[in-house]
Amino acid sequence: MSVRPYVMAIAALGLLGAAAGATQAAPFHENASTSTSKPTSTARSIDDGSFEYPTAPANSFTNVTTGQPIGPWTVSSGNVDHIGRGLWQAAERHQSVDLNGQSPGTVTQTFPTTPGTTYAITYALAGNYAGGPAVKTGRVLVDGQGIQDFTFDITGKTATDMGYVGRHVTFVARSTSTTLSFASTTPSSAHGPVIDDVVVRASCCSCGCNRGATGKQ
Ligand SMILES: [Ca+2]
Repeated sequence: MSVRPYVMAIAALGLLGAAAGATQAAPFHENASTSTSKPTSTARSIDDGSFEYPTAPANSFTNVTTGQPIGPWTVSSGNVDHIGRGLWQAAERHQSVDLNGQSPGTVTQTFPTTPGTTYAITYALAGNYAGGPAVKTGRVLVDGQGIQDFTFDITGKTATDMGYVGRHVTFVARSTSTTLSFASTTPSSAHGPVIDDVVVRASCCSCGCNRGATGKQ
C-alpha cells in the first residue's frame, strides 16, 4: 500500500532534479546519505590512544613541539615528551606521553562522531615522578571546551610504580567529527601529567536510547 506513493515521490523528485529543482532535491539527498553512512556506534572512535606510534627511542623520549604529530595525534600547543619503552612504566603496552615537554603542552586528535550520541572517554593518568610540582594538573577538552580537570600526586611514585589511575568523562557529540585534547595546566615545569590508554567509545546505553527515540523528531 505505502510503496506506490514512495516510488511515485522518487520518480517526481527525479524529474524535478533533472529540471534543476534544487530545493526539492536536497531533502531526498539528505535522507539517502544518512541511511548509507551511519557509523557503527560501538566502534572505537579514536586512533592509537596508547601512543605506541611512532616508536619513541627506548629508555628515552622524543620532545614534540606545536604542530608536530605523534602518530594520529597532533601537539596543538606548547610541547610534550613522547616517552619510549623502558623509560618508565606505561599503562598500556610500552609508550606514554608526558604533557609537559620543557613546558606545558597539549595533544589533540579529531575523530568521526555521530551527532547527538553520548561518548565515554577513558584514560590512564599518572605523573612524571622525576620533578615537581608534586601535584600535576591538566584538562580534558572537547572541541576546545574543558570538560574535566584532573590532578595527580606523584608522591612516592617511581619509574616502575607510576600509580596510574583510570579516569572517565562523557560528552555528547555535536557534529560528525569531534576534537579531543589533553592539555597540561602544570606551569613552569618539565615534569607534567602523564597520559596513556585513551579510549573513546559510544556509550552503549545512550546509543540504545537514541536509537529507540530516533524516528524523525
Ligand atoms: Ca601506551
